[in-house]
Amino acid sequence: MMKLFKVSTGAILLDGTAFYRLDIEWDELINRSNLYYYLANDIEGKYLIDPNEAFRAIENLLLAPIGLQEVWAAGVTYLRSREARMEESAESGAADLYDKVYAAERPELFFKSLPHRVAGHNQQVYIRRDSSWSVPEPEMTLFINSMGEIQAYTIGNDMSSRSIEGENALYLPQAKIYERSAALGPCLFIPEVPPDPQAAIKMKIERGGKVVYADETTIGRMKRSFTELAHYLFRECDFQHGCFLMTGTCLVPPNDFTLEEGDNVSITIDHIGTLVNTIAYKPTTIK
Ligand code: DO4
Ligand code: MG
Repeated sequence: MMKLFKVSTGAILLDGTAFYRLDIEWDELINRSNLYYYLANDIEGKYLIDPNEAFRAIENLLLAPIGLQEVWAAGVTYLRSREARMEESAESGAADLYDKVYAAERPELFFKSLPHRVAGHNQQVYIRRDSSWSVPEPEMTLFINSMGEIQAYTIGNDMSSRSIEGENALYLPQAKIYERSAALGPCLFIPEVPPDPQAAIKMKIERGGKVVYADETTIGRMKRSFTELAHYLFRECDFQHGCFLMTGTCLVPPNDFTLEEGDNVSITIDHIGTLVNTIAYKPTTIK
């Protein structure tokens, strides 16, 4: 089991209980075949470091585990997402679209984010001011190399406006793509074999110190396989540095729930860790 953390001073590898610093540029480091075996080896630029130094760097300097990659997302891959989307779009008459795409051979894949809009662990994600109904979407997220091979896994939050998507399905890009509408982290998980379908995915939302939503399921309840989604994405797109693919939400809060400024969203996936983000509005001045 290996975990790769991107920090502002480079990359830190946790292999079992040992920590290493990797003096290799992030995109070059992760975009390769057999990433697991590469990292397990005694490679040039890999140095054993003191665990305290590693803990300090991960605590203080952590970034989202992304370089120059695009982030894509799959939709309606779990029954729960199909059901929620059919409810929110009932009035617009688009409910049938979600039913059909859940059953269709071709999955729904959509562009989600460029790297500069992605938040990391413990950073803010935004809700839109023009959205009356906003939710986080906890999603197992794949890192796929430029050859189309799944090499690593991370936790994704596909922040979404249910009011905008529900009003008209053609508003999907506005419901999904805006500043800090995606979060990835806390690390890349690089297993020797693909993750166990029984792995749990959990989401908890806290408001003023109280839990206002908590639920969990397993990643294996997905209708499609990870490789199927990756194959469709790579059919007619090249990704020079590889890409990230969020695989769809399996947990949706009840219909009377909307996120508020200051909420804390924690998403946990077995073996990978926990991604925590605070909800905020985009500042009105450009930073
Ligand atoms: O169909 C719209 C988006 C679906 C989605 O993001 C999901 O199922 O996770
Ligand atoms: Mg989603």
